[in-house]
Amino acid sequence: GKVRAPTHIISTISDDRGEEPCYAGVPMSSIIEQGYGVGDVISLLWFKRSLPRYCTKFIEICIMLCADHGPCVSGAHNTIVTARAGKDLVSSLVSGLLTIGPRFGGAIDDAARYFKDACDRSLTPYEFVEGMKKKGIRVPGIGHRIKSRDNRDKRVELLQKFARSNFPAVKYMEYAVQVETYTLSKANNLVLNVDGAIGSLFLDLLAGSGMFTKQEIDEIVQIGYLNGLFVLARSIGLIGHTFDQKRLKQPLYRHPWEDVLYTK
Ligand code: Q5B
Repeated sequence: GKVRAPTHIISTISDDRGEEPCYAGVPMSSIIEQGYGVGDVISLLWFKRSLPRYCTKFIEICIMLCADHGPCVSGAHNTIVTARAGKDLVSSLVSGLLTIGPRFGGAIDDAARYFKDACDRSLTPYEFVEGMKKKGIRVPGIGHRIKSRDNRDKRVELLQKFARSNFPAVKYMEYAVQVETYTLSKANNLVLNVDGAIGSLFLDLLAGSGMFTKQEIDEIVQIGYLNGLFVLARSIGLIGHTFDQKRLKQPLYRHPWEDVLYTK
């Protein structure tokens, strides 16, 4: 019989060998003709399945809300400095993306991991937060540099509003809100932030949509898919900041001496 040489790559999400490319088995013509959106494409390429409309709409809302948060955040700052150093689009973009991590934008996966574990084990917010403190770990998804009890993050409110009206259940989000109530009793800026809102709500999406087995949910949370939402979204803004600096013909950035504390 025919002997096939062993392959060096296994791929399960897309195929470009036929007449038209397919995403998770769905031909490009169907994607266009049936009016799929970016949320559907993300569902196919990341989750390998078509998700219900409210799920893909939620994904699209996450992308829109996280696309940019002004020039002062870590990512945009790096991108702006890099663009002003005369570097190209990709260099400016990745320079900003590289700041995404546990403190900035990249706390979504850990928020999902810790909220899921604490909620599934029925820990009270007190037990959860104080337990994290004992371990010396900041609660991912809690805290913001400029947002506070009196200056709530509109993005979080919009995500919560959408989920309350469209998700079958918002158990994990309600748990995150209870955690926030407790952390706010400790300090004014320990609000549920956009990472924590997306992390907890995505758990609700995974659990409530009926599209994922328990094992699949555990794998998604363990591998860490959700920071991808922030990375993808913020790329839109970082590309915008690059073009903005180029358009404005901004010169090389040099930080002012007055803003540095020189000390021994
Ligand atoms: N404390 C975000 O800190 C920030 C605590 C906490 C327990 C916490 C901090 C944090 C977890 C990571 C996270 C996502 C670094 C944030 C984002 C996207 C963004 C960004 C933008 C956008 C802010 C003061 C005291 C200390 C700390 C305690 C702080 N956070 N305790 N759990 N989570 N959060 N990141 O204000 O006793 O004095 O030592 O790491 O979820 O990135 O817009 O900017 O769209 O671009 O710098 O929204 O919360 O406060 O570090 O001076 O801490 O609060 O232990 O206590 P801050 P610090 P003590 S959303």
